[in-house]
Amino acid sequence: MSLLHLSPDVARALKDRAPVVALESTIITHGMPWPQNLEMARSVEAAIRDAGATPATIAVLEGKLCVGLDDAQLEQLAQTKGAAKLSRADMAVCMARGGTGATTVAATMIAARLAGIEVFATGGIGGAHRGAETSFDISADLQELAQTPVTVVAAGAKAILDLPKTLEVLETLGVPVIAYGQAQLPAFWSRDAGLAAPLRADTAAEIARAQRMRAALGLPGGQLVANPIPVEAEIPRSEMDPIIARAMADAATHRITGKAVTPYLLQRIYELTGGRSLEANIALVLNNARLGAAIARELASLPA
Ligand code: PSU
Ligand code: MN
Repeated sequence: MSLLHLSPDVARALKDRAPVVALESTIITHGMPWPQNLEMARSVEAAIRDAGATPATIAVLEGKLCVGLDDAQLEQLAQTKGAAKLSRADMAVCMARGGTGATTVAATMIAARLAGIEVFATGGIGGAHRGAETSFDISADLQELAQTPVTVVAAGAKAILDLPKTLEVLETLGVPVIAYGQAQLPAFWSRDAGLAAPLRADTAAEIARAQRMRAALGLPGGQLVANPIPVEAEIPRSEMDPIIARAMADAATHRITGKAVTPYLLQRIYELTGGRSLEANIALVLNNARLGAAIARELASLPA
């Protein structure tokens, strides 16, 4: 049984050892509203191609683990209401049933590793939620970074999470958290979380070499690259903080829990910012896609 369904251009790029960048699909189904989600998915793929790499959007479609979607598949997924949100725990069950679902960061990393893709670009990762000390809500994305060898380019973690706790968990798990081009940890919509990043890199080449060094040392797991949102798209923290507080209060009022928390907050913040959070989100994903492509190109130029 062949587990992976590679699109023709992804299959070709992998065979040629050409640069490939994996992309998740939960950001399409649960992270952004229609039709901006489809526009984002298309422009991110175009940005990766313009930067000299092949994009590979990953999703489970009717039981098939697809690596690289064609435009019709992308559009269908973007319009699917109520698609499953798949992480490490539920991907296999969905596939065994012939179901359809979008992959989170954790599930996308699993699929990327199986396909032999070393770099993955997204918007934000999951982390330790505020109140994790009582809710135990810590995303499976963090464990995945500890065990699956894929470099994930994100814009830091959102302030809907508890960022100091998220950094502590990542340190415990031995995951390198590398800010790109600055000393401070970026915080998704804002360039500065008010926290120093554990590590810093200023070039894609450094990040690629560090990944190979990690493998040479026999260390499992990947790297988290935290790439600050472009200056012109940033929403300052002082503006976001009250909006996030309000969205979180609404989530508590409506007793939103478990995997519904992140999508609920994203939608609420979109409403409360009058759509501005979405514009910023799209700008930072594009920026991450370009850095992901640069890292993939560097990796392709190093000996395997
Ligand atoms: N952060 C975002 N947008 C997203 C997500 C996170 O800014 O769409 C998605 C990603 O797929 C991530 C998942 O892997 O949410 C984390 O969900 P949870 O917190 O339930 O693990
Ligand atoms: Mn969670």
